[in-house]
Amino acid sequence: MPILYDYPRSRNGYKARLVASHLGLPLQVVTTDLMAGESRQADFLAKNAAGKVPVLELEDGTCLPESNAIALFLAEGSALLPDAKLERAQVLRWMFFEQSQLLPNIGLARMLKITGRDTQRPDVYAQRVEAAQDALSALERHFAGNDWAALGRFTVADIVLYAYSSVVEEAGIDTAPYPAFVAWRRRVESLPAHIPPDWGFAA
Ligand SMILES: N[C@@H](CCC(=O)N[C@@H](CS)C(=O)NCC(=O)O)C(=O)O
Repeated sequence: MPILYDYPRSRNGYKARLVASHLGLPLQVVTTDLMAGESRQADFLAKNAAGKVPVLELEDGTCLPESNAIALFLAEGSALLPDAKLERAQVLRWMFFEQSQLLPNIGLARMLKITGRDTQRPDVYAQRVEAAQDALSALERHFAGNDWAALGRFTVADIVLYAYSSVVEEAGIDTAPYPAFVAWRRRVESLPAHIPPDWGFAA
């Protein structure tokens, strides 16, 4: 069974676990303790030179880092990821948006907030919140006219967008200005195979 090296607070590994749940794929989740520096130790750096979770380790020992690469790999050949060139590009479009505009801004603002460093570095925090709000406004405009990220149906693009969308409030950002975005989040959460963020970790 493939192993997912992951950390409970990270929402990047959540993407892989969501794809696995939606497709009924087996996955063993192994905790890499980021707070203890485990992702920067030699054995982990051999799996991912970037020293970050998530990493998917296949049965033959091949290691695949980067959450969206893992999500694409797991979704390949399923209804979550179309084959047709333009349809696939429309899915990828939102996955690139997630990596460039959503994850870095919501992720860092949330990290500063939950570690109490938002008040120590108010300038950095404010910058990230502003950029996150800009990304959320883009999502709001999109979801005001679309139920799903791409192709009018649930795809792997919704899964990767959802991961950091689910922690906007933890970043200290009010979602009141984004009602269509909040409605889309609820649509994702109401799917039968949806799982909570701690799913797969040993109790
Ligand atoms: N672009 C990467 C980002 C991965 C990432 O930033 N992982 C964080 C946790 S969310 C991490 O492992 N940080 C530990 C570190 O940098 O030492 C992805 O999408 O997988």
